[in-house]
Amino acid sequence: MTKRSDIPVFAVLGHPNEGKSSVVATLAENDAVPVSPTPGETRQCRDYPVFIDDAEVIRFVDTPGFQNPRAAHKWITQNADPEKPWLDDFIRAHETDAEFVHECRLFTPLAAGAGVIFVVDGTRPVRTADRLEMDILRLTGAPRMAVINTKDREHGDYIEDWKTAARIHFNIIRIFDAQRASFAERMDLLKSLRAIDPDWDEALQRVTEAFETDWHMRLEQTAAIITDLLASVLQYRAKKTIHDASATEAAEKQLVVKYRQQVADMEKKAHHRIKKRFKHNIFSYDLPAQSLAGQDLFSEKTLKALGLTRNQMAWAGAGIGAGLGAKGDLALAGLTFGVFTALGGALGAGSAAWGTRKISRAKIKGQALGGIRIYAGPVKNDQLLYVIIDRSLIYFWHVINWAHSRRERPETGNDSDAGVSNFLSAKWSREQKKISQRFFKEVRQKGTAAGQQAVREFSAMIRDLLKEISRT
Ligand SMILES: Nc1nc2c(ncn2[C@@H]2O[C@H](COP(=O)(O)OP(=O)(O)OP(=O)(O)O)[C@@H](O)[C@H]2O)c(=O)[nH]1
Ligand SMILES: [Mg+2]
Repeated sequence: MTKRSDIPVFAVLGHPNEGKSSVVATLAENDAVPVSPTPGETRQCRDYPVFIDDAEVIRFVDTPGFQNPRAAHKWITQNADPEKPWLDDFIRAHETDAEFVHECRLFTPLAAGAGVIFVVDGTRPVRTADRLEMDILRLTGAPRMAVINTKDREHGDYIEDWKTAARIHFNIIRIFDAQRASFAERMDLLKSLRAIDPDWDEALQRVTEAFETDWHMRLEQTAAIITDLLASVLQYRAKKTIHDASATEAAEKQLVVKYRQQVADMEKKAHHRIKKRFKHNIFSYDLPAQSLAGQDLFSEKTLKALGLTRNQMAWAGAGIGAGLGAKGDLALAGLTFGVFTALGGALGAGSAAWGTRKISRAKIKGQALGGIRIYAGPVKNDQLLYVIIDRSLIYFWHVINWAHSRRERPETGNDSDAGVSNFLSAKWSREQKKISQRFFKEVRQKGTAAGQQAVREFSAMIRDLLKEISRT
């Protein structure tokens, strides 16, 4: 038997364009693996190591598709002794043979002891060439598993035929959707790899345990990112100094704009950190248009859909007088009603009413000499906070359901927020709401000193929600 490296290495093999590179990208969580609709995209073998805490734990090798399985099968059955390793002989005999360029390349990792993940497209029928490829892999004697990639089932479903054909050559067969596999499905696949060779059982057990520990770390960190975001929003105050009381109205509008921009920016940065934690670099260039995480945070659509009705918004802003929101000048400033009222409480903080022009102008007039510090925030209205929580959960759901092999969003398909809707704040228990209220209150009163009970409780509650959302 060929000597193997200490960590498990799996070469992903198959016919051209079946989804080999997609399986590699998804399993290795690497969105830099070239995936393309053009057959023959992958021409060279390439290693994709997976690191956890800077240590390599498993390696996948992307390979070119079989080029000439018929002739290769013929050579092997005529020249190779099935009792002895023959891969090196094949490579030596065909090094300069234009007919077997791909075979020489894809046999190389096998000659070095890699296990085989054979990928087939379950939406097309089994052909003779496929049977020959599977038989070649059987003859290598390498530990091997067949993965039936479910590509686009609308185009056909030959999964049963593939199972029957693969059973002759592989003792483990898995059905796997390379572009939609969740974390749990990836883990299932890795766990079933454990059975393909007793020598790898222990190493693969360590790998799956390391993946699971890492996943829970990510959930913990995501909960911390969301908690930090809310704490920042809870404490944020947009400030501005003016020197002329007659500039108050213009400054007020600028402040509101600044407040919105800054809060939206904090949210964007937090989402970016979540995305990075899940090793996504290209994801999110376009969240589906119908996703509420893809909308502008302060758009009326967002605020309304995430549980604010116009009445609630008006009520929320009532601290400074329900009538204010309808004021013509605010509408003229390009602010939606929802935006103003979400900020209503904020604007009302401090003085009886920053937005109540009469009072504020009267006050301001008296102080105008040294410049007037005006501010918007911190937000007193919890609705905006719940909107931000919900959007983070929605964003998280899209991130974890975007396999690293996906390069673009299909025209059709269910990419709405439906999968996460049961976890949003509108569906929360009384206890969950209480935990949130305690957290908001604590941050408002004391800021974010380390080790606060209410902050820890909130973060743990969010982490548990993330666990449920990811079904882990
Ligand atoms: N819808 C869908 N498309 C998939 C899936 N897996 C692969 N594809 C698409 O199939 C095409 C080929 O995928 P690749 O992963 O590049 O296939 P490959 O086997 O590496 O191809 P070569 O390198 O050319 O041999 C790409 O356009 C993928 O987006 C899947 O699970 N679902
Ligand atoms: Mg490829």
